[in-house]
Amino acid sequence: MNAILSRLRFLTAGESHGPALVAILEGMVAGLPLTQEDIDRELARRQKAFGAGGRMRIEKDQVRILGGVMAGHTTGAPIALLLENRDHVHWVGKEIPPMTIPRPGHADLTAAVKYGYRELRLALERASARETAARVAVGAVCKAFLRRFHIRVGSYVLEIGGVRPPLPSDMPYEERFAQAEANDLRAPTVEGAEAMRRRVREAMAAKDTVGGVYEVVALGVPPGLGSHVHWDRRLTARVAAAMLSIPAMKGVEIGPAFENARRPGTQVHDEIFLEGETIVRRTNRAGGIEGGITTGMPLVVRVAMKPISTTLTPLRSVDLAQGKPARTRYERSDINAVPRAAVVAEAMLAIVLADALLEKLGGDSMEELLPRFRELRQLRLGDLPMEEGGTYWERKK
Ligand code: EPS
Repeated sequence: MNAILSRLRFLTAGESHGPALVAILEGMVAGLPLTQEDIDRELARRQKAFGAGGRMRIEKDQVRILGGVMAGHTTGAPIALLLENRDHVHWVGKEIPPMTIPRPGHADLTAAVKYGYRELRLALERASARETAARVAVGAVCKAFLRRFHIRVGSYVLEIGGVRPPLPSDMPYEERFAQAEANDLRAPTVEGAEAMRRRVREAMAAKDTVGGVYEVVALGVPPGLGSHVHWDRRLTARVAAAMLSIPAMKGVEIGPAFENARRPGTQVHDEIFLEGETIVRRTNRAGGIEGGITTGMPLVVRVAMKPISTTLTPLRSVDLAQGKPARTRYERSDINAVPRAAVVAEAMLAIVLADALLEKLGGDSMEELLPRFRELRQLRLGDLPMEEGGTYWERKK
């Protein structure tokens, strides 16, 4: 994970039904105003979805900030965050038979091969998407940081279980975010939410689960974050890795990448225009990144999530204890977690962008960073003076 971050580091620990989840974020600068509410608000957003399982009625995630924040501001020290699992008390001392039939699609079998588990719950406990609550807490700190620079990260769901309601291409992102916030499918339109709700109901009736596609968008990103000079500094790669690090995410596009792949270049690349002294783009098919560097246009990331792998309808598997074919047993789970995954992806994008911005600005405190941000090179002719002659290998300066 930390391979894609250069200024920030973060770790999470904790099991799904253990006492708590913990996270440490290291590298955040001093002087950032940060409250528990900043984090709790994001945690609550992650918990909301039509088609969420019974566990979400038990948990009401609230963070305890254990380090790195004093008098409502970050100090530059590691930020330690604790999230208790309310469900833990129900599991302590409870007699639970060993789980020996791996669920297709989950980490049950692959983790048993890797770690030699003799009971598959040891895999489940850490592979569970419960862990993403800790990432959302870390992401909330990064969002608070980005907000100081007027950078905003939001999301909305495009498609659930193959149902893709129409979305007007000229609908502003801010409006999509606001609409998505107002329904439990994170749909950017009211009609879209109803169509997706019907699809989730169908899946419930069919004792099945659904996946989907959502978009995470960052607005106000300055041009010049990331780099073209080396593979592991390209922002494209860092964003994609961050998205695919979320359990159940199986595909990522920057902008409409697969659609672009089918079109000729003249219909894909965003032409460059001059308006007064400013260089502008009228389209954003690049999704906000060119050459691994932000263009200054909205950063648009599209993510595909597979259906939840714990299904009420049994799937064929093998009982590893008995050495015989068997059907999976149902464990409580979500039917539809796409709207919740979008919030986790927002957190991961915020972490990557906060890191890229810190890398660009340097410095150790908000006081140092804010004036540097205002000095960043912009898309203006005056910021981009060009040479007039000579050969560039030999030119003196
Ligand atoms: C999950 C199964 C469910 C989800 C869980 C992820 O938990 P349980 O097994 O306790 O019913 O609720 O997600 C969370 C607890 C969460 O906070 O997101 C799984 O198997 O991945």
